[in-house]
Amino acid sequence: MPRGLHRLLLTAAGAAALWWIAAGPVAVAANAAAPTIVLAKDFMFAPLSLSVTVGASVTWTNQDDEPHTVVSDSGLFRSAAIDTNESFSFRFDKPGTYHYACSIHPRMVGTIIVQ
Ligand SMILES: [Cu+2]
Repeated sequence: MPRGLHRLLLTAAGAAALWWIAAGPVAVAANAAAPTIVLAKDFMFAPLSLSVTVGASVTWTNQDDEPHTVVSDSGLFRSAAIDTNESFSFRFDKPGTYHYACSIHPRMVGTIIVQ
């Protein structure tokens, strides 16, 4: 192989690798742009209703001194008891409206809308 061609191929491979490295984190950042945190606070979920895009992970964080759970009405997701300052996350891969409640305090209800 001529030396010049060899060097050109190496440069092309290097450029492709740099593009791959640069493109990866950008795609991840676009998916993670929307806020996807729900607080359990004062025996309520806040916000009561949260809209996210398909593929987003929602994290529930308990800011009360009592444990709470996050249990989907349809059975799609179910946390264990979430203690103070602990969290539970679930990734939503299908569009839909998902109602949930705390199994310990059934009046604590919330909704995740996945679009
Ligand atoms: Cu609760």
